[in-house]
Amino acid sequence: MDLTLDHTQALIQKMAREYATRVIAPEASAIDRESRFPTSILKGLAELGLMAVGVSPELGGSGAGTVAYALAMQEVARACASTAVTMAVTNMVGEVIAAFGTDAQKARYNPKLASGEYAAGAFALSEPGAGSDPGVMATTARRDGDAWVIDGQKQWITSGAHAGVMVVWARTGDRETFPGTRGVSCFLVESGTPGLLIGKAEDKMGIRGSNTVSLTFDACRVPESALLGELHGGFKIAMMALDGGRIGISSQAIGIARAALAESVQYAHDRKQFDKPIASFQATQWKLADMVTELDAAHLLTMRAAWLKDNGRPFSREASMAKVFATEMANRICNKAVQIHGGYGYIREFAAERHLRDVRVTMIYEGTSEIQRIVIARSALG
Ligand code: COS
Repeated sequence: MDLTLDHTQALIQKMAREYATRVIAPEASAIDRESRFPTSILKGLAELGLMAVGVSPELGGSGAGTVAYALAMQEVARACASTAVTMAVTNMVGEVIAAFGTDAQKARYNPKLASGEYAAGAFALSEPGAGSDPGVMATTARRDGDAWVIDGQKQWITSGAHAGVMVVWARTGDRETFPGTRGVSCFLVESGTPGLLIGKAEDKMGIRGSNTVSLTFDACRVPESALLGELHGGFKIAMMALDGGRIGISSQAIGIARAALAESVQYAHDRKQFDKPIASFQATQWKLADMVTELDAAHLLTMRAAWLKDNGRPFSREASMAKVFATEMANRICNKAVQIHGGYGYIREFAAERHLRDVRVTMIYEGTSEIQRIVIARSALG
């Protein structure tokens, strides 16, 4: 693996950093405090091509690949984790449609997701009773003439109230004929479709500027053409999308951790106790040394997974390794950042408090740490 960035990757990273520093970072604290969905910021990201980094230019995307996407995600997350997760899911939705959609589906949805005409895309897999084990989903889709009728409930859906299009999984085959994860299909559902009801926004611990809702499908009728990929072949689409999504969440965690580290370094220089900056104490230095080292390790794991994906190699295990390590290290780093800030780390005036709340969910969504370990262990055991 060559770690040298090519021209496009370096350009995307620079552009994302510039936009994140100039536009996003100054708003991040207010976005969190007001639980404000960052509509205009997302539009700006779309104008820079960052809502469809891996999607080809013919479909409106940047066509810059996964390494570029991971680097951009780190920059955005460093400024605002809420904006970053909204960007991550929209990129993932665009990639799924580009990979599995018909020409008509791609032409209808990819340009709108990429350009910001749709504020976001949503990925509706989880349900109240089906989180880590999505194969047991209860949502169904049945044929009725030339349409599909979807019934059921989805939960923890990022951007559900703002998405122009959602990728929705539903059971299309009965359990006897299609046991386990078979008999699940994937549909594209547009916002405003009759029978699609948006629940109230969850009152979350962190990433408060992102929108998380439940969705109810009550005899929600979609055309035959809404089926994405093969009938009964939806579970694999979900797994493949999540493999890529996990690189996005690793990158989000790295971005949050970078912000926490930078603020800790600044604070350690500024804060004096016992007549000296606390940076001069080994107790602080050792924390910072571990933070820097772990961050680098997480970055390398994430870059490797992204590079494998860009080069058409298997990357499922590597994406899980990157996610479990990056998200757990980011939680450790944000916790240490609060410790370095002392009492100031526990109040809203300093960003360390927000980072610790924001980073917690990275060990949960797009597959918990426990799920990543299942994927890694299965691979290790052959
Ligand atoms: N890529 C392609 N196909 C995959 C795959 C992957 N990464 N992982 C599994 N599959 C395929 C398998 O090959 C199998 O295919 P066959 O039916 O043809 O044999 C099928 O999918 C079922 O796989 P498996 O038996 O491994 O499914 P399990 O029910 O044991 O689930 C885990 C595997 C636990 C890895 C999966 O359920 C998972 O990732 N859960 C977490 C879900 C998640 O991340 N939720 C968050 C939602 S978004 S916030």
